[in-house]
Amino acid sequence: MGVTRTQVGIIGAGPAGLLLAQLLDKAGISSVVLERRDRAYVEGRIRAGVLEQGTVDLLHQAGVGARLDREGLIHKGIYFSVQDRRTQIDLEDLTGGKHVVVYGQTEVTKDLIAARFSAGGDLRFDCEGVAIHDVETDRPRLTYQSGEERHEVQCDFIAGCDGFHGPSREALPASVLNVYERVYPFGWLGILAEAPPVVDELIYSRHPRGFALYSMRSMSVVRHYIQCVPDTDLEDWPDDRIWEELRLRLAPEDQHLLKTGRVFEKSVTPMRSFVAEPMRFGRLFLAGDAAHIVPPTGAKGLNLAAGDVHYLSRALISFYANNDVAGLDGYSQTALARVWKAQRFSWWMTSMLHNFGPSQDFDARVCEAELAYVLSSRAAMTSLAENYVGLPF
Ligand code: RFL
Ligand code: PHB
Repeated sequence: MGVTRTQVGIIGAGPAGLLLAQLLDKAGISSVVLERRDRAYVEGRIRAGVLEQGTVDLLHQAGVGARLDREGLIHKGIYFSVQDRRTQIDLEDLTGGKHVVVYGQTEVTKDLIAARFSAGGDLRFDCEGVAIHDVETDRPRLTYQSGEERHEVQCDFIAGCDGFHGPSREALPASVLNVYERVYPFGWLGILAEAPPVVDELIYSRHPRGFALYSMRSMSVVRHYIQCVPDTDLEDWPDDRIWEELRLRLAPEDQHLLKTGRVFEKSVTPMRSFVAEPMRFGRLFLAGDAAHIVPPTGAKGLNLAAGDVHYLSRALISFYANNDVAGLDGYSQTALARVWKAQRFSWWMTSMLHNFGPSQDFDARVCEAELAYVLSSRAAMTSLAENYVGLPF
């Protein structure tokens, strides 16, 4: 058995785990990151694209801001397309100068992995059967298998950054864990395609045929989504059908914005809202998707993971610097307060922009009224903009 001793054992090399390891390293705190998948898989997983300023600042603190500054696309506003009319929500004007940055999660992950390795960090891929032990003592441990060999990591604290399907959340006893969940009756069919974006900001479209989102990753790659049934079979959606459906869900005057190109990724994402409380048990701390999921309509998932990591890294740094446990004791409550606000916003955006089906006619009319109100009231638009650019940490 290979035994390693470290200060913080981190499960998962997604954005949460990698960013935490990197921020701790900058403060002289050691960590070991254990990841189930291989490096190519982790670096290739296509997901989020919109970064709040707070996330961008944190990536700078972590020393991975250079390529983001060069290649990230600053978006000063977003568009809503409703009933054949496109309205701009001017984020910068409404929030006193704040904006978001479009930069793929794949790129964030690649930058963080490269930074971990160049700092000599202990980041291990292909760890099978990671198991959590003794979190109610002050000597918690992680064990796992790598090929034929068994390993143990002894640490002071464990950070569960292992996403929605990881083992960390399950380590909380049922008597302690509270789960809040809403599953939506639709998903998103997303594509990545080799085509230049023709518009400079994202378009969120509410349409009787269902929601559509015009997004992008760079000046040569577009990212688009359409609302679909949750059990959509991709076989039923050849590329031509997707382009046509996207076109139909944009306002007629905007249909020329859709430039087709080779589709190189296609997937269906189910939509749910989910929160697990508390985010701490003994010396185990949950962060990111391990503790909460939002529907992607508000672009909040990755940004929430970054928020958790901000609080957790500060709490750990304060503990090691001053033996101060206040941050660790308050972590769950502090993180959850922000999580629930983003849950509210993501649920609200989702409810307002999607088609819930013919049996929901009353709700549909209320959503139309809500959108009409939002798009005609500076006060309502300001609230939307303030949440979209991200509430402060
Ligand atoms: P991740 O990224 O899921 O990483 C968890 C890591 O843990 C590993 N793991 C394990 N490792 C060891 N042992 C085990 N037993 C393990 N089990 C799992 C996994 O392999 C993985 O590497 O969670 P993290 O770090 O909390 O990050 C969360 C974000 O990835 C997620 O919230 C966002 O992608 C959500 N999201 C978006 N967020 C935004 O902020 N803006 C967006 O525009 C946005 N768009 C999206 C999204 C998510 C989407 N999908 C596919 C869910 C668009 C989509 C379509
Ligand atoms: C994306 O580009 O993947 C994206 C953008 C905005 C969202 C969700 C996803 O709200």
